[in-house]
Amino acid sequence: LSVQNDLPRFTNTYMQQAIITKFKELYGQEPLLFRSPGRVNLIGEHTDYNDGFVLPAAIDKEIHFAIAPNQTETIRLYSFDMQEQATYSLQTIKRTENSWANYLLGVVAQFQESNYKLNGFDLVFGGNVPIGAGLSSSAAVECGLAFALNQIFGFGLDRFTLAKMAQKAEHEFAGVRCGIMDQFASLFGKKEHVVKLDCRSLAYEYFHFDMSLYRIVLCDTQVKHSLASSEYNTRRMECETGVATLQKHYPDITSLRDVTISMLEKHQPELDPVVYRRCMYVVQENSRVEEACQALQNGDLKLFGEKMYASHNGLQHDYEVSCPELDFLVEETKKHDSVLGARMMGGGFGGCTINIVSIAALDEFTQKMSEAYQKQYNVQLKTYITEIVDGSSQL
Ligand code: GAF
Repeated sequence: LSVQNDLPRFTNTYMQQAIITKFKELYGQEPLLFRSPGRVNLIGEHTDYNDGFVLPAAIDKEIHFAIAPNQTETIRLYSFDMQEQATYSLQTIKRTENSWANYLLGVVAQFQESNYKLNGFDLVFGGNVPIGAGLSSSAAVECGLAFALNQIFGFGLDRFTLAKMAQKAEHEFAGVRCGIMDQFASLFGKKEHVVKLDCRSLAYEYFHFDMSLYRIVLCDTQVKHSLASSEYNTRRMECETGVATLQKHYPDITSLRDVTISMLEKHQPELDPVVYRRCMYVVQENSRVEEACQALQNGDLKLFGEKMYASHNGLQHDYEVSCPELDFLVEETKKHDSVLGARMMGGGFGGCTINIVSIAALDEFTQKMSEAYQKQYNVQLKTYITEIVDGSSQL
């Protein structure tokens, strides 16, 4: 547990050395080394599984993998963060009670289902992505292993295919019907850029994110969210229910991506009030992503920040995936002129807020936010000042 609590303060270089050392100690051979980042999402929340738009970036909180084939039919896994080992036969890969191993086994199963012949391998993995903080540690693990297996066994799969396999692993072995955003961000991240993804066509566009005056700062509530046991899958169903009702009038629509505000307003009486609010949030959030990207292109970061606040408002009141701690932190930023925008990030119900903060005021911001959080909840706030980095790679 102490290792887990300390994770975010370990540097990437420290983690790489630590897992190489552990690998040699356990398996007595030289590994290959891979890395796979966590992500932030600037705007476009709960839109990915509605075929909508998202604007994530890969960050310098990463999972590292030391890996090598072992010429057997067995996979030997070691989690540096949990300090636990587990061994599985390739003949009988299935979901287990071991939660961390499931993210890896899920990926192995995807290769097998797609008829890519895997041989046995040894693995040590670990990193500094805080777990359960909404930074996609699970996608980083899934994408990193998919990327590494593709390399060491020479399958030649492209990053889209790997992202989809990692997403399916999450569906089938972690039980969360997530969209494609997290896996895409981990594999397609680009240094100093955010990436706008159309989750329907998978067309994507990078936007330079000017870090000369501002930083992306994360404030970690330390309220642990559990996507599977939380309302994530329920939200997805509520959106599908809304689409099914509207399809009676508009047979051509297939998702909320195709729905407009006026369509929703016209058919409001037929929609359950909760479903109506969920759908309205998603439709508005999709427009906000477009508007925010336009603002970025015009260099209007102030407007970009306003869109972030509006996104939080929708997530809090209409989509109802926030929590008091997240709302408190977002509200508190309004006392700081140095903050352009803030909102909850990821699935919700805990985890981090994302804040765009002036570099000149970073210390003051983190200090004042920590004091306020301490006073309100008697909890020491964790803050992470992030850099935007490249997606999964071999080191
Ligand atoms: C989680 C999911 F994994 C993503 O696919 C996305 O839906 C996000 O919640 C909400 O935007 O991170």
